[in-house]
Amino acid sequence: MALTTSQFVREFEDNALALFADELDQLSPQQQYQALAVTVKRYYAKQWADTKDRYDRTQEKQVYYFSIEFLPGRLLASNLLNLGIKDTVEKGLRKLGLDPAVIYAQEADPGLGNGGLGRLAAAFMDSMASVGMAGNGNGIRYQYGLFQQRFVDGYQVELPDDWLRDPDMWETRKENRAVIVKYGGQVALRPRQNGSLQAIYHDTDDVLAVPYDTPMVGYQTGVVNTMRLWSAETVPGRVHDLAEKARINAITQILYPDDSDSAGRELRLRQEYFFVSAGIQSIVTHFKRFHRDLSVLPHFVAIHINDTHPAMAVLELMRILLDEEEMSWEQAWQVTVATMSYTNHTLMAEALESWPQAMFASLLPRLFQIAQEIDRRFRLTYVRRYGELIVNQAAPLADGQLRMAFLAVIGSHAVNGVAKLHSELLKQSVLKALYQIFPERFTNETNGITQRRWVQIADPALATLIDTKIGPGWRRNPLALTRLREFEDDEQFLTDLIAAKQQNKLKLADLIQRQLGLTVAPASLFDVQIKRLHAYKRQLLHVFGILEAYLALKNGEDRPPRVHVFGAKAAPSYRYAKAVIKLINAVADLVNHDPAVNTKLKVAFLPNYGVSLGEQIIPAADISEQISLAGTEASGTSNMKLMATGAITLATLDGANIEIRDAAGKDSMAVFGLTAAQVEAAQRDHTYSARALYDQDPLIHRIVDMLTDGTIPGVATEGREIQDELLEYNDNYFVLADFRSYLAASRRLDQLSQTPLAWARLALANIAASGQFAADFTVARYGREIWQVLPSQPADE
Ligand code: BZD
Repeated sequence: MALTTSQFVREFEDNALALFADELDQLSPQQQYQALAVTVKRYYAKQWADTKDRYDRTQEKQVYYFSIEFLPGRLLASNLLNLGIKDTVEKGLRKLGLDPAVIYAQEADPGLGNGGLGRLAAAFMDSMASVGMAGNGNGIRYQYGLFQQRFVDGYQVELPDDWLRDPDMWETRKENRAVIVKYGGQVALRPRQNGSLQAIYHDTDDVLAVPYDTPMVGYQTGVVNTMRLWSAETVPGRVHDLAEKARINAITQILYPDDSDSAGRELRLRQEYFFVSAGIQSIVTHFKRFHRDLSVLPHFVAIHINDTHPAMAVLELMRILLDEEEMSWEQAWQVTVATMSYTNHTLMAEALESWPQAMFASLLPRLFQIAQEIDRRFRLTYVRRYGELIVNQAAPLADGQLRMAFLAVIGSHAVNGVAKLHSELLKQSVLKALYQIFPERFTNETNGITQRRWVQIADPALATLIDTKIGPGWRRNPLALTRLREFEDDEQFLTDLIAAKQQNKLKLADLIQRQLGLTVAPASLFDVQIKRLHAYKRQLLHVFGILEAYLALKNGEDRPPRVHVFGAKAAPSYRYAKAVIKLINAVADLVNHDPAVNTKLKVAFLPNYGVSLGEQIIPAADISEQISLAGTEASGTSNMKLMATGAITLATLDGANIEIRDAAGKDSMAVFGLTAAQVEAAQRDHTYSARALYDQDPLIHRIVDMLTDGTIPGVATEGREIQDELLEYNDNYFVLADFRSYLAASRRLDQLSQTPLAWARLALANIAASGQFAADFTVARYGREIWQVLPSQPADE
C-alpha cells in the first residue's frame, strides 16, 4: 500500500476529530489508540470485503478452523506490519509527538485461550491469510478472557479479565448473520414420504448466537480472512425470566481456565455446542447460497476440529444433513467424514473429554441419538474384522460415557498429532485401537509459529541485523534464514548478534525492575521458562536447579551469573501447580535477598504471562527451558519462538524439541534426561524409585529436605505437598530421576557462556534453523495433506 507519512497523519487527525471532537493532543492514549485503529481499519476494509467477495465468486475451498480458544495477541502492530505500513505509521506518530509503543500498549490482549492450543489456532489464522489460503476461524467471544494473574505474598490471585471494557476496535458485530442454537427439549421422529425420518423438536431452550468478525490480515498478500467468534444473547421477542437470561448470558461469559484438563461440566458442554452449532449452521447457510446439492460440500468446505472441544461438529453436521437436508444416513456420513479432520494436542488422561451419556442426552437429545447410531453402525461394521475387544476399546459409547476423541477420529478422514513423537505415541496409546482400524487416517503435522510476531515485531534489533546479512527475503520466506549459516564464522556478525541480544536484555531488565522492583544484571545469562504451570512441564526441576546453584554459591563456588525468568499461570483449581508457584516466589525471595548469592543468581517470576508478556521476554532469552518429562509435552511452541530469537534450548527429547534438534544440529541444544521409551519402560516395569534416589544421592536429599526444613521461608504447607508428591507418590514426572542429567546439561551451558563467540555461533545455528517452524509451512502442509486447499501465495518450502 503506497501510503505516505503526511497522508497518514492527515487521516489519523481527521479520524481523531471525527471520533472524539478534539485534537489529538487533547486525547488520552486509549482514545489515540482508538483513532489509530479506526484509521488502520479503513486501510484494510476494502481488502476484507474484496476477499470475501472473491471467495464467493471463485468458490475456492474454504477451511473452517473450529477452536474453543484463540489467542491472537494485540493486533495493531501486527496489522500494520502485514499491511506493509508499519514504518510509515510509526514515523507519522513520532512526527505527531506520539510514542508508538505507548499507543500499542493501550490495546487489550484478548486472552481467549489458555495456552499453546489457543495460540496455535491464532497463528494458523495469521498464516492462512499470509499464504493466501481461505481460512476462517470459528470460536467463542468470551466476555471475560483467561484470568489476570497477580501474586499476593507469593500466592497466585486470579482477577477477572474484563478485556471488553474498552471497545474491541477490530471486531464487527454481524447481527444479520445471527442463528438460533437449540438445547434440551424432546425429539420425536416421524417417517417421511421418502422413508427417511423427520425429527421434530419440542420445548427446546433457544439461544441467539451473534457473530463478531475479526479481520485476519495477511502479510502483504491483500488477503484478509475472518475469525468469527460467537456471542450468546436472548432471542428477540421472546420473554425470559431473569434466571433464563442469566443462563443464556453465562454461555459466552467466561473461558474455562483449565489447560490440558477436561472440565466435564454442563456449562462447558453448552459452550461447545454453542459455537459448533452456530458455526455449522452458518457454513451450511452460506454454502446453500451457491449450491443446491450438499453432497458436494467436501469439495468446497473443510472443517477442522482443534482438539476434541468441537468434536460434536461431526454430530451437528450429521443432524443438519439428515434432519434439514433430508439426506440418507449413508450419504450424510460420507459427506461428514470427507469434510472433517481432527488434531489431538495431548495424551494426558485428564484432558480426554468424555461426557456422561445422561448429561449429553438431556442437553442435546437429537445429537445423542445420532451418536448412538454412529456407535451402533461402527460396532456392526468392524466387529467381525477386529473382534469385540478392539471395537469396544474404540467405540464412541462405552461405560456410560461419550468419548469425544474416538468420535472425532471415527467422524474424520484425517487425524494428526502435533510433533513426530506425539503422533507416534498417539498411535501406540490413546488411539491405538482406532489406529488399527483406520491406519490410513493418521498423520503428523508439526506445529509452527509466526515469525512475524515473534521476530519482526517483538525483536526488531535482531530483525534488522538479519536484513543486513541476507536481505529482507526471510520476512516473507523464513526458510531463507538458513542462509545465515554462512556467517557462523563472521566474528563481527556474531558480536553484533550478542549486542542485539544485550539490547533486548536491557529492556527486559527494565521491565523486571518496574514490575518486581528487582535489579538484574543484563550481563547475566537469562534463563527462561514460560508456559502454563503443570506438573508434567516440570517447573519444579528448574527450581531444583536454582536451589543447587544457591547451595554451590553459598559454598563459595563460582558460577557465571544467571537470571531465571518464569512466566506461568496455574489453573485456579490445580493445587499442586499453585504450590509450585508459591515455591518459585519463595525461592525468589530467598536468593534475591541473600547478598552471598544475589550477584550471581536472581529469580524473576513475572506475573500474568500471556502473548504480550511473551513478546517482551522471548527476545531477551539466552536459555530456553523445555524440560517436560519425555513423552508428555505434545509439541511445545515456546521452544520454537525462543530458538527463533537465538536462545539455546535446554531440553529433554520431548515433543518438537526433537525436530528442533534435528533442524539446528545436535550440538546446538543441551539435551538431557530419560527418553520417552525409557520412561515408558520404567513405568511399565515399576523400576523407578524416587525414594531410593533420595536416600542415595546426598544433593537430592539436601534439596528435597529444603522444601520442609525452613531454609525456604513461607512454604511449610506447599513444601510438604511437593515433597509428598516426590517421595510418597513416587515422583510421577521423574523430577529426581532427571535431576543429575539436567544439572550436567545446565553446567555445560555455563561452560559455553565462558566463550561468548561460541555461544553466539550456537544461537545463530538456532536462528538459522528456525524458519522451518514457520506456521506458514505448517498450514501449507495441512492444506496439501488434509484439507485439500492450496495456498495462493506459495510459501516456498
Ligand atoms: O497444545 C498444547 C500442548 O500441551 C502443547 O504441547 C502444544 O504445543 C500445544 C499446541 O499444539 N495443549 C494445550 O494447550 N491444551 C490446552 O490448552 C487445553 C485447554 C483446555 C482443555 C484441554 C486442553
